[in-house]
Amino acid sequence: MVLRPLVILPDSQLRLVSKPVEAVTPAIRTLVEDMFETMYDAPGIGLAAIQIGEPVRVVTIDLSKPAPEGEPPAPKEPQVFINPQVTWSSEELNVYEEGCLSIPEYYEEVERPARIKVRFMDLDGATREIEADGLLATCLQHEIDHLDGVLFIDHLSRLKRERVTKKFAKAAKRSAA
Ligand code: K2U
Ligand code: ZN
Repeated sequence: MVLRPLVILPDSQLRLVSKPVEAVTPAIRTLVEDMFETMYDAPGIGLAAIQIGEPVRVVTIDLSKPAPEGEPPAPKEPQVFINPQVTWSSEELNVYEEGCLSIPEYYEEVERPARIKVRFMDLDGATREIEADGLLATCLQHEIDHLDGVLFIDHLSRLKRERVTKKFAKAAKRSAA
């Protein structure tokens, strides 16, 4: 398992449409291991492969709560979604303050369908479908957006989106100088 550098806004890789996975190969298994290593280290509760520069339709999620300071580590609950597709979403909406490992230290409220059904391939290559609500629904929609080159700031007002895009473009320019 390798810690991989995160792709950060305004890197244009984040706007790529990731390619479907044909089969669960050893390379895909290694990618998933690297994604979990990088996600837990960030720390984050979700990660899309493009966020470590791999334009393939793979998402890792773990909503388990970290143990309080000084307590033994809580059991992990890793979930892998390969080629995830939303097959149904509720009319009812939910608002959640989202962040993104590729847009560090920026949080804004985003409205999304409260419940969704997602069809995907698991690590055994089996096709599965789950119904998600709450934080899992929000996180899955956030990650599936990543696979289509969409960022959570694309769901904000143009003013807010332009402000944060300019901020990260300036920071990138400063660090390149
Ligand atoms: O895709 C990512 O950047 C991973 C996000 C996933 C996420 C975004 C919005 C809402 C839930 C999950 C990171 O885990 S960002 C860290 C985080 C954790 C909990 C809530 C919000 C953001
Ligand atoms: Zn993100």
